[in-house]
This record gives sequence, C-alpha cells and structure tokens, in this order.
Amino acid sequence: MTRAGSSGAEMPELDGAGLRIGIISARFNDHVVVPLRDGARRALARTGVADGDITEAWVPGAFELPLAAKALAQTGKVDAVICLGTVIRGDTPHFDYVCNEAARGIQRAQLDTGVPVMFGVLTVDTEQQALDRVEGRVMTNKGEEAAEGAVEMALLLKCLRA
Ligand code: INI
Repeated sequence: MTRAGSSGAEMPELDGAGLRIGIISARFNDHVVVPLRDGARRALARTGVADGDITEAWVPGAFELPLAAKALAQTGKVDAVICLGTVIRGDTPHFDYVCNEAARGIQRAQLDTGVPVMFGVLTVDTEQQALDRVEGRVMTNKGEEAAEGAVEMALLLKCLRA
C-alpha cells in the first residue's frame, strides 16, 4: 500500500520470505530461457524466497505456458507464478500466433485463478535482442524483473485481501 510521503510509484522493498513461487519455463530457445530462469531464481533468493518454496516445471514452448501456469496456480500451493520463454521473429506468422496466445493465455490464467502470473516472455526480432535481455550488460536480466514482479504482486494481493 502507499506509504505516507510516497507517491506509490517507487519500487517497494520486497520481502519474499515465506512466499511460495512457481516458475514455468519454455524449452524452445533454451540458450536464452535458461539464463532467464537463472536470473529469476537469483532475484527470488535476493528477496528472501526460500529454495524449498520454489516449484519449477518446463513446457515445450511459449504456447504451452498458460495451461501449465493455470494448472499450477489452481493447486493453491503458490502465491505467484513466473512464466518464462523466448519467441524470436522468423519469416512465418508463427511468431504472432505464439506471442499473442502466450500473452492472452497468461493474462487469462491470472484473472481466472486470482494468482499473479508474470509474463516473462521475450518477444523479439533477433537473437541478439534476446541475448541483450538476459546477459545483464545492455539491460537488466528480464527473468530477474519478472521475479521481482511476482514477489511484488504476491505481497500486494495478500495485503489487498487481508
Ligand atoms: N516457441 C517458443 O517458445 N519460441 C519460439 O520462438 C517459437 N517459434 O518460433 O516457433 C516457439 N514455437 C513453439 C510453440 O511455442 C509450441 O511449442 C508449438 O507450436 C507446439 O504447440
């Protein structure tokens, strides 16, 4: 919640101790997704989420993320789910179908279940753009950002529902 003297727009301090977090990763382009997933785990550890409170699963591609995320959210055993994947534009319309359905499905999974589901899916034109988003030189690792978002949303929803 907004603290006195704060605009509410700053990143709140995140204390993830006691939170249970799911990570669903898409194997397609795993040379990018593994660093995304490692970044997510690093950020969770930094906020105090215990290793034993993290549930991980892998799916074939980004298209399959929503179903697995929804199934995990429905167990009631996680406070948030992080979806990770990488879709690189090729010469076919496949890119648009995969991106659109992953985004739509992930949004639907969180709205249907009430469990925050983070969209940690890179949708880029080139492999270099994908690597820039995980290597930590040009930009922050996007898996770390998704993990921080998961902790923030899990804490916010606990607060709103208390
Ligand atoms: N899945 C991805 O995660 N990234 C991609 O770049 C990709 N491309 O380019 O095709 C991709 N396709 C597979 C898709 O997600 C499904 O696994 C497949 O269509 C089976 O349902």
